[in-house]
Amino acid sequence: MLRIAIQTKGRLNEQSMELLHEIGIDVDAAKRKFLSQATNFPIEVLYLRDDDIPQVVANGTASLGIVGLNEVAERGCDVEVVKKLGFGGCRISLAIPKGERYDSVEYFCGKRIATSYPKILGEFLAGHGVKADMEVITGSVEIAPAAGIADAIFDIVSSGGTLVTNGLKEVERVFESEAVLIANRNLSMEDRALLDELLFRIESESVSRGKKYLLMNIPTASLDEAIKILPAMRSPTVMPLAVEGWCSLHSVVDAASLWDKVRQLKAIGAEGILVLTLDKIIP
Ligand code: PRT
Ligand code: ZN
Repeated sequence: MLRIAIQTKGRLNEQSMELLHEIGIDVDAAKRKFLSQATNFPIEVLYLRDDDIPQVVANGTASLGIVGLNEVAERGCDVEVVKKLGFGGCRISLAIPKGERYDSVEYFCGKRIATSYPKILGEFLAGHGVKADMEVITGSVEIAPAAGIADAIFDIVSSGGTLVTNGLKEVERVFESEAVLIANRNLSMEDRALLDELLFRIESESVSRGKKYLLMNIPTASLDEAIKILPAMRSPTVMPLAVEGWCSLHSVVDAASLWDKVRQLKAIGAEGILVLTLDKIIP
């Protein structure tokens, strides 16, 4: 039985649960307690604070975890980062009062910097030969300069709105983060095989995301040109129509390029174009 640790509540909980759901793992969220078992896959979900996830995965209490890369780096736990998951994107940045002049990282020499990420900050400062004082606080780091506790902050930034509200400006982006799937370094053969199955499903899910299935009728004379417009997984599917000189063409396209492709296909005579939502592509 595989055990995966995810955040009990907070920013990553919902999307972690959604990911499990998308890859066909049903966990009854309503019944969830500290530990709950999936009904259709040999996996149980352990709900924890994000701070604790790297450690429980490193020591094998859980085989897998979903957590921000920032927490993995800050805890310094020895785990395998198996996959970036494409949600929970943010960065950890140095920010100072907006009226201050800023030229380089030398600015921070002798300054007091409030943060919840002393390890990542310490490594960054040491790498730049900067000696500063760290004030380690766990919440509301952004109010530290106004409260006179620090001259600057090193904290998570996403939209940048919190910095603006607190009269601060971002001056150094130090660490880029997103949610990652982590694994214990000594997984049993059985757990490794289950992890491979999960990765296969996650991969299929990300390949399918943002894709559309396209069907159309096209004059056979335009087929070569249409195939150039539609590079599919191998090649588009072509089927003859009952009407002489026409065929039916099926392909998968990125949603982002859909309208551009439709315009090009219409220009070479495509008719009756159907655009369908795609559920899954199994590579
Ligand atoms: O209770 P628990 O310990 O589990 O949760 P937590 O309060 O420690 O963490 P939580 O739920 O706030 O965040 C979990 C993870 O989400 C973080 O470790 C990051 O990997 C990721 N993440 C993504 C963020 C943000 N975006 C984010 N914007 N974590 C925090 N923030 C906060 C940030 O601290 C700051 O206060 O949002 C504010 C900045 O946001 P903007 O949009 O105003 O720039
Ligand atoms: Zn936390």
